[in-house]
Formats: sequence, C-alpha cells, structure tokens
Amino acid sequence: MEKVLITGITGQDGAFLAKKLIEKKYKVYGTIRRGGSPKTQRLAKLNIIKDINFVTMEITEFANVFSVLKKIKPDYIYNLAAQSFVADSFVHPIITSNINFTGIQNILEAIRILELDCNLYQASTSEMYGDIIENPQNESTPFNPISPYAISKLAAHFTVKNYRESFDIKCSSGILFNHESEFRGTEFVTRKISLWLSQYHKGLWGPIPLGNLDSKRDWGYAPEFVDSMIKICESEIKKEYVVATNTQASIRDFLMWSCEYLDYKIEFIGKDLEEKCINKKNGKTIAYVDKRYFRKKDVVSLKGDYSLIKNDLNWHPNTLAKEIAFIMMENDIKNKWDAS
Ligand code: NAP
Ligand code: G4F
Repeated sequence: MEKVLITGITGQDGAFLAKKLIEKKYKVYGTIRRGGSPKTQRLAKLNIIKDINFVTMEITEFANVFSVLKKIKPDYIYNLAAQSFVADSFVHPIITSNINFTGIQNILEAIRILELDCNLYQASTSEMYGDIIENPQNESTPFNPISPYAISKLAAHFTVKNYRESFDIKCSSGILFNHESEFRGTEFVTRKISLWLSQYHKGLWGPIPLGNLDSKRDWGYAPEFVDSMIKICESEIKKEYVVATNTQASIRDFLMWSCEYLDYKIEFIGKDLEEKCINKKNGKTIAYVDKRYFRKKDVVSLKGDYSLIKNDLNWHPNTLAKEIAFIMMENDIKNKWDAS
C-alpha cells in the first residue's frame, strides 16, 4: 500500500484530498500541530477520521520534520499546511513566513538528506501575481506579490522549483486560484457571506460588514481543485501548473447570487464607505461596507488560464462561481451553525 503524507489535513483542501486518497486506497498520514485539540470537524463530516493515521508534526522545526519523514518514508507528500489568510499576514508576517516558507524548506531538506524517493506537491497561489501584469494569468506571467502571504508563498514556490532543478527532487506546484466550498474557513469572504447571510435570514445575526466589494476573483470549487492536486502529484511530468476556471466575478456578484438563492430582491445604495446592500421589499440593510475589512494592499483582479494543465493532465473545472454560491448557501441554510 503506497503511503501519502498530507500537511494541513484539517483544512478545507486537506479534508477533501484525504477523502479522495483514502478512496484510491492509499495509506493516508495526516499531520496535526502539537498541543490542543486538532480541528477535525471537516474530517468528521466526511466520516474519515478512522481512516487517517494522525501524526504530530511541527512544520517549522527541522528536526521534527526530519524524524517524521524518516519514520514514515511517504511515497507522496502534499504540503497544504499554511497560514492561508492574506489579511492576517499583514499582522503576522513572520509567523506566516515561518509556516509557509520555512515549512516547505524543512520538508525539501529532509527529503534531500534522507534521499527519499517521493513525489511532493506544493500548494502555490494566484496571490503571487499580486498587482497583476497581464490578464488572464498563466505559468509565464511575471509574479508581483503585494502581501506578506504572497511573498512567503513565492519564496516557497521558487524553492520547490530550485530543489527539482538542483537536486532532482520529484516536486511540482499547483498555482491555485481561489477555490471555495461548504468547508471554506469562515474568515474568507465567500463563506463569511454564506454563513452570515444564512444566520441573518434566520433572524439570528445582523447585517454583514464587508470590505472591498469590487475586488474580482477567479473562484473554483475545492473538490475539483483537489483532483488537480492528485493529477499533478502523480504525474511523471514535474512542473508548475495554473489551476483556475478562467472566469471572474466580484465580491458584489457573490453577494448578489447568495441573496438570489434566498429570493431576496436587492439594491446597492450609497457610495464608497457609505455603501449598503438593502432588501428592496422592506428597505432593511443586508450588508454594508465597513472600513475594518479593507486591506493595506489588496489584490483586486485575478483570472487564470488553465490551458497547460488541461493539455498535459486533462484537468478542467466544471463548477463556476454562481453555482458555488448556491452550494454554499444551501449548506449554511440547512445546517445549524456550531461555533466550536
Ligand atoms: P485552510 O483551510 O486555511 O487550511 C490550512 C491548514 O494548514 C490547516 O490544516 C491548518 O491547521 C494548517 N496549519 C496552519 N498553521 C499551521 C502550522 N503552524 N503548522 C502546521 N499546520 C498548520 O487552507 P486551504 O484553503 O485548505 O488551502 C490549502 C493550501 O492551499 C494552503 O497552503 C493555501 O495557502 C493554499 N491555497 C489555497 C487557496 C484557496 O483558495 N483555498 C488558493 C491558493 C492556495 P489547523 O486546522 O490546525 O489550523
Ligand atoms: O476571501 P479572501 O479573504 O481570499 P483571498 O485574499 O483572495 O485569499 C484566498 O485565495 C488565495 C488565492 O488567490 C489563497 F492563496 C489564500 O490562501 C486564500 O485562500 O478575500 C477575497 C477578496 C479580497 O480582495 C478581499 O479584500 O475579498 C475581499 N473582501 C471584501 N470584504 C473581503 C471582505 N475578504 C474577507 N476575507 N472578508 C471581508 O469582509
């Protein structure tokens, strides 16, 4: 039985990935952080906790990463662990760099020193394009990062490439554009909208405070993006791939679709920091612009050209942003919110 090690197994992607790899009959190891209770809600919802071999690993501590890899000797490693919230990276730039950059360096060094014959997948990000230089972005588009998160991920991205080219390590990266699902963390804007709006609809929470409504993203569906990770990691071809939908929508669009799911007829009134989204039927505020949610520097437009992965590995997206908004709303309306 081939062995897979997933860092970040408790996150959105880690949970979906673990499920798919268990179905493919891999022996799945998942790393969790030292101390506290691991956040296993997603794994529990997928009913796979019993199928995972949990291992404690501090990704920022080389000796620990080394000993874990020495013991398990995985055939495949998916490095998904990250401080993945861009807004927080402005507040915690050093922690972000330690987890996102030093973490993968530790893994690569351990693979190199142990001479492990293993395939490594790194979760890179469209945030690396930052203040974009061309539209849509592809594998040749120059990077222009504008957040500590993006800078840490770009250092990681180039380190993966460098270990492949210098030491023949079998490693690849997916340049992942935003991908969402019912498992998305509530700090990210799509899930913030679906969760908050469903609570608002049930009369439990007030209107939603939001930041830049005009920012545009290329939103895909997380379970489909996880398929691309497996294709990339299992392929003989080792390189970087853009994983995207080549479509674009704004935060305003996502809010509109989420309201449409509830049959709310809405209207945006006011300008800039005074802007509100109101229910046309009763004039009540559903969402409003709140300056606390603006970033020091914000990536305002992303759209990815996924031709390379389509040609090389036959991957393409099926589910686009409006459908994703409906899936997320359906889930949050149906389920009772449990803050634990
Ligand atoms: P996520 O839901 O935020 O999950 C992040 C995972 O990293 C969690 O399992 C978390 O563990 C773990 N982690 C955080 N800090 C850690 C630390 N100090 N040591 C070890 N593990 C730590 O992220 P995601 O959306 O699944 O994304 C997966 C990967 O893809 C990330 O690397 C992200 O940067 C990248 N990515 C995501 C997107 C996207 O749109 N989702 C797009 C581009 C790239 P806890 O549960 O213990 O917190
Ligand atoms: O949902 P977001 O926080 O995601 P962001 O910053 O695009 O990052 C996500 O995608 C990246 C891939 O490009 C990943 F690498 C990263 O790990 C993460 O998964 O914000 C999306 C946009 C931003 O422009 C933000 O300014 O939404 C805007 N926004 C407006 N109001 C808001 C809010 N974002 C959040 N989180 N909360 C708001 O209230």
